[in-house]
Parts: sequence; C-alpha cells; structure tokens
Amino acid sequence: MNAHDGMYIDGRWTPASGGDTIAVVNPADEQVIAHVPAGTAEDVDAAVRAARAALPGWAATPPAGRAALIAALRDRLAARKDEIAATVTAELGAPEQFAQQVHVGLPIAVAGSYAELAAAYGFEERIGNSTVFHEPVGVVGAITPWNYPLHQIVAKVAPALAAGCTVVLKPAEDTPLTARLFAEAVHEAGLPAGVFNLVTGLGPVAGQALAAHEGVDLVSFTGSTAVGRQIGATAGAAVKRVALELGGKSANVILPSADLAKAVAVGIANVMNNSGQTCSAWTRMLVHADRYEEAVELARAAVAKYPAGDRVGPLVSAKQRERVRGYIAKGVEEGARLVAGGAEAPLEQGYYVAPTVFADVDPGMTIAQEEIFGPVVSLIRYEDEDDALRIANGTVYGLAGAVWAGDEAEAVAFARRMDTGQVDINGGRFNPLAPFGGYKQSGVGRELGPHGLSEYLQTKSLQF
Ligand code: TXE
Repeated sequence: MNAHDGMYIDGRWTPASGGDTIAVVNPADEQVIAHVPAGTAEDVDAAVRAARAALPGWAATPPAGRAALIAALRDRLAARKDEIAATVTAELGAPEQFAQQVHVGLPIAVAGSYAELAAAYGFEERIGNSTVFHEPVGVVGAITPWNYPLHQIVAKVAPALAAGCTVVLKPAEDTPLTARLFAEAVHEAGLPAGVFNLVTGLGPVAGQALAAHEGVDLVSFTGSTAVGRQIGATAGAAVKRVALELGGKSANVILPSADLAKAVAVGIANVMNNSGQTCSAWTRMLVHADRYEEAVELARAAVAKYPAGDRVGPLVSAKQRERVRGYIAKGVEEGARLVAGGAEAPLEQGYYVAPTVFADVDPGMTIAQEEIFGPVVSLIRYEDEDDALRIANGTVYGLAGAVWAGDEAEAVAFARRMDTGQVDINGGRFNPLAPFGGYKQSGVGRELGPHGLSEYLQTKSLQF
C-alpha cells in the first residue's frame, strides 16, 4: 500500500483497520480521481489514544516552541501552495485562481496569524490576588466540511495547536485529499507524533465515533445544522465542550443612500464565489422599494458576468446539485420571479447549477428562509429601515451580513441592530484576526484570531 493511502496516526501513515474505501469524485467531470480509506470506530480510537498520549508533552511545550512549529507548518503549506490548490480544484471543482487566492491563500494567512498569536497570547494573567492560567482544553475532535477544504481545517487545527491541545481530524468525505496534503505538511513541519492525527471516513461512522469518544475533550464541528444539533446533544450529555459553526442566510442590506450599482455588483459576486457554497454568503439582497426595479436590472447584468463553467464552478457533489436545483424549483413554485438562471442544468457534464437570481421574493418563502448553498440570490423589497431590520433578522440564522450606506456611521448604526455575528460595512475587507461565528442557530463559539484561540482554553485560578 502507498504510505499515503492510510490514515495519519501517531506520526505515521497507518493502514485502516477495515477494507472499505471512499471514492473521491471530480465534480467538474464526474470522474473518480482517488479512493481513501473509510475509517472505523477502531481507527478513531487509535487516533484519540495517540492524541491523548501526546497531550502532556505538547501542552508543556512553551508557547514560543509551539509558535515555531506552527510557523513551520505555515511555511510547508506555502511551499506546496500550487499542489494544494490543484487538489482543491480537482476534488471541489473550484476555479483555479479562486483556489490559489482564497482556498489556499487564506488558510496560509490564518496559520501565520496563529504562529504569532501562540507566541504573544496571555496564557497567564493576574486578577487581584489571583493568578489565572489559560490551559489547553485537551484532545480536540475536529469535524470539517468540504466547502473550504483547507481553510476549515486550519481554522480549527491552528488555534488548537497554539493553545496546546492535540487534535484528531475527520475531514469531509467529499474532499479528503486536501486533508491528506495538510497531514503531510504537518509531518514535514516536524510536529511531534500524535499532536495531529487524521482519520478519513464517513460522517455517521468515523465522525460519529469521534464526536462520541470519551477521550475527546472538545468537539469542534462545522457543517449542517442537522448534524450540528446531534453533535451538540451528544456533547451536552457527556458534559464536554463543543463549538458549532453551522449554516447561514445572511442579509445584504442596501440602504437608500448606498451606491446601488456597487452594492449589487459586489453582492452578486459574493454569492457566486465558490458557487455559493459559503456559509457566510449574502444570499438575501434587501433593497428599498423605490430602487427595487433598478436593483433587479443591475443584478441581471451582474450575474451575466458569472457563467457556469470557468467563472462559477460545479457544486461539490450530485447530492448538493440536486438539493440546490430543488430549492430553485421551489422558489418558482412559491411565486418568486426568475430573473436569471433556473433549475435546468447549464452544462451537460459536471455538477453545475445555473447562476440564479430571484426577484419578488417574500421574506417567508422557503428560498428566503433556508440555506441553499448554491449560486442563488434572492432580492427582497423593504419599505423602510425598520422593515429592513425585521426582514434581516427574520430567520433562524445569524452568521454574517452586509450593510451599504452613503455614510459609514449610518451603516454601522444599522449593523449594530442586526442579530448576526459578523457584518461587512460597504463591502468590508477580510480580517483573519476578527472573530467569526454565529448568533442564534448559526452556531456556538467563534473561530479566528484571539477569540478563536480562547475556544481551546480553559481557566485555572490560583488565589494568594
Ligand atoms: O453536511 P454534513 P453536508 C450545510 C449546507 C449544505 C448542508 C449539507 O447547507 O447544503 O449543510 O451538507 C460530518 N456525526 N453546510 O451533507 O453532513 C461529515 O462527514 C459526526 C454548511 O455535506 O453536516 C462532514 O465531515 N459527523 C457548512 C461534516 O460532518 C458527521 C458546510 C459536514 O457534513 C455526521 C457544509 C454525524 N452523524 C455544509 N454526519 C458550513 N457551516 O460552512 C456527517 N458528519
């Protein structure tokens, strides 16, 4: 067996305990490109044992030592940037440039930020007559989705390592090849054996076993709300820490004073990126009634610049494509006006969905309430600011959002009233240190920056 056909456990490529494998499919041409082992509960157990054994040594490594190894990991990822980007393109279908810049560029920046934070973080503080130590939670079970295969891994593993935790990763079954390259980078960086372990496998088998394992102290999950609920319940019953990053239905609120053409163009691009498979995507565009038809025409023109194919890649799987097409059909059925796109397949081969814009979307419609996770934007009309706020806050989710206004202070005032974890003002700019995570049913906990690091810590206070 090729060493890399196994799992990465205790610093070694280890054969899986069972013979089952998972086929990895290129969603652009529907061809099988590889097989990976389908890990079992036994494999998960071996990985958790390795992580437990490595915990005391890693937790006791001074922060500067942990920082140096995270920096080495960042360097290894950067050195293999092209190969990782090509792998993301092959297993997710991401357009090449987007794979390079976002899928790989962003996690390299995040890994770099944790190399710095590990060294600089205040793991010890004085409060009155007490000394408070921020200590690692322990063994982390990380369960990641396929939509940003490398970023989702780095956003969990880098802060966990910075905190002094050890990790068992169960990546999504659709995109395990990027996860294997990450494990290779960990190995090349020289992290001690057992500090990071990888078990590929199916969610209900390997994922379930990891979430339920009594040797895991914290489960960090990103994925669907349905699975997140189950994981939260399991963790609650075992009284163990849990972090959940779930779905979103983010509002892009364009106030009357905004530059409408810019807001609509950037809003459409935001949802077309990654074919709409972004939990923070601004899928509901809220426009004042007076400028609504103008916005519809701008959206029609903007989406025409994003044809399915090179610009907008396929969805990750046939399952996701059918799900998204189902939502588009539902939108038509419930009476929304199709401005562009539709449920028909735009290309003969590959899991593509036509970039789609709906107008006359009522805030209560299914397409305005549920996460579609495809290149679909809904334009919703509002009458005044209070109405816009009611609509923006009127879903079970609260992950992200955007506000556009002529005056920044006006946009900020509106953003402060939104029930959501992150808001971009007049377009915003990605900040790898800003906390990311949900209000309401979008999740529990935060990722990125110092807030993301603190998720992996627990406090101990000594009184003098
Ligand atoms: O998610 P799953 P799916 C949303 C998005 C998408 C929908 C379905 O709306 O259309 O979820 O996607 C593992 N115990 N998001 O079906 O199943 C699984 O192996 C433990 C939003 O792909 O939740 C994978 O590693 N683990 C999102 C991970 O959970 C289990 C990103 C996510 O898969 C498990 C992805 C179980 N019982 C989808 N079942 C975001 N928030 O970014 C599955 N898994």
